[in-house]
Amino acid sequence: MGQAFRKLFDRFFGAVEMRVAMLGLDAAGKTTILYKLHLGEVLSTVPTIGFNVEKVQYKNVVFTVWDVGGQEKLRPLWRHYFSSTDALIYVVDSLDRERIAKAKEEFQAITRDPSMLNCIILVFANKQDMKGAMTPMEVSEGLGLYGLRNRTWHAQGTCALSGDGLYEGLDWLVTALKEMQTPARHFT
Ligand code: G3D
Ligand code: MG
Repeated sequence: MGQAFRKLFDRFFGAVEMRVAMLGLDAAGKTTILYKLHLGEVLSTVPTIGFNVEKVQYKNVVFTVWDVGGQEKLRPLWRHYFSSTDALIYVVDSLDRERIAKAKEEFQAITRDPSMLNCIILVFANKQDMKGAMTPMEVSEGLGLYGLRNRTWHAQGTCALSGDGLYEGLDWLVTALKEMQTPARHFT
């Protein structure tokens, strides 16, 4: 599984720097996904700003992961991390119908942030292995994805435990990023 991801990234991102933010409410499955990718050592830090940040770098692709929700006061500080983000991966616990409104509120705040206006959006409707999970379409409706204007987005059903759907989602993402790249972004 890890090798497949590395091949995928190698194919697309030889010498191009990419910053990916993976966000979502707590318990959505972000940490599980990060480890499932096997891209390298996951560095976990709690900066003075007060929230836990996980980071993994594979060649020039940097994934930064943290929990959103319940910390409105910290929102302005996220900008530091948002700036120059190329892609947002938003992870949703598809079983958690009670908090889909909260997940939407956070998602809308993030995607409307001026620093995130240009990033590509991949939604992982996670925990598809669970009976009663919302379908990717229900999750898309729940987050208000269909109302987004001028954004490139895709919703993918996943099971982080088995890895199902992760490759398909990231394959979409890297293809979309490749299409968005401007020549100026290439290192020479
Ligand atoms: P977070 O990093 O977004 O907060 P975690 O979420 O990766 O810590 O996952 C939270 C819990 O959900 C974990 O269970 C994890 O094993 C579980 N989980 C993650 N992805 C899936 C999935 O696709 N299917 C199922 N069934 N469970 C999943 P624990 O029990 O360790 O808290
Ligand atoms: Mg976590």
